[in-house]
Amino acid sequence: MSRLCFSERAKLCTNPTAKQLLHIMENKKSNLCVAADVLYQEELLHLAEVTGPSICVLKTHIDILKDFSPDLLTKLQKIADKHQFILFEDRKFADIGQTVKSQYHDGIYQISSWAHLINAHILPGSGIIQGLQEVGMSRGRGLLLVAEMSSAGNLLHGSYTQAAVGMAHEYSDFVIGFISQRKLTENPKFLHLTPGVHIHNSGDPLGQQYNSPEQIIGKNGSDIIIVGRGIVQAKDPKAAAEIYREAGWAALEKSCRNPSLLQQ
Ligand code: 5IU
Repeated sequence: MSRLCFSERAKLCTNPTAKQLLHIMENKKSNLCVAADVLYQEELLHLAEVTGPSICVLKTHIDILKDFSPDLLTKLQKIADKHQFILFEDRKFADIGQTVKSQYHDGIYQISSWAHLINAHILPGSGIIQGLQEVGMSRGRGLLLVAEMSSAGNLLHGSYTQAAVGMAHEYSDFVIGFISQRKLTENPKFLHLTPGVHIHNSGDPLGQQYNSPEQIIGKNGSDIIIVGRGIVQAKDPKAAAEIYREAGWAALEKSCRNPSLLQQ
């Protein structure tokens, strides 16, 4: 498998978030995204602080917090600036363009004001991308299309996945890649982020299916591993994040003909 170094890929991107993310990955030698699925602000900030040096992306589900208050967002942004990582709100928008615009910009979470990256299902058709783009493009934000899922029995495959790839190419200034289980296109502009990664477990009782970093990065050709409970529920999340960062990066280096190209 051949891979371009991240700074070369960054040159191909017009989207500021894609460029920033690729530079962060190269500088920090990290292709790790932590899925910070926690219920309290303090836990979220602590997790961001301790895993910050090891990650390139912090993924949130801001609406699961029991004690959300807007000042959290300023604090989170400060930690992201300090440790240099991207904030990704895993909102999985899925409505018509007009509605997702408000869901993205308004309400109590005002996602467009702080999340560099969001994602969307393509079920509604390309109007969803146009709506999100109207809000996010001028702010330099990026969008990932959910092209595949990790859960057992999901319906995202075949022509559906291919349609996501087609839409990404059509809106490639705003769409910076995919949530998928593997590399879907050879176009180096696009990033592939993959959830369902665990070093010890093979799944959970609710249909989650796990693969190893080696499988996802080395064999499936994805770029970034998304790890939740493997880090969040570890005895020492900071140490666990470093273990996953090393495993993810090692798999990336191994999959390159010339690993030195990953960093220049
Ligand atoms: N997530 C998945 N699978 C998917 C998609 C998103 O697990 O196909 I799209 C999210 C859900 C959770 C995180 O926030 O990624 C994975 O967490 P665990 O590593 O704890 O399973």
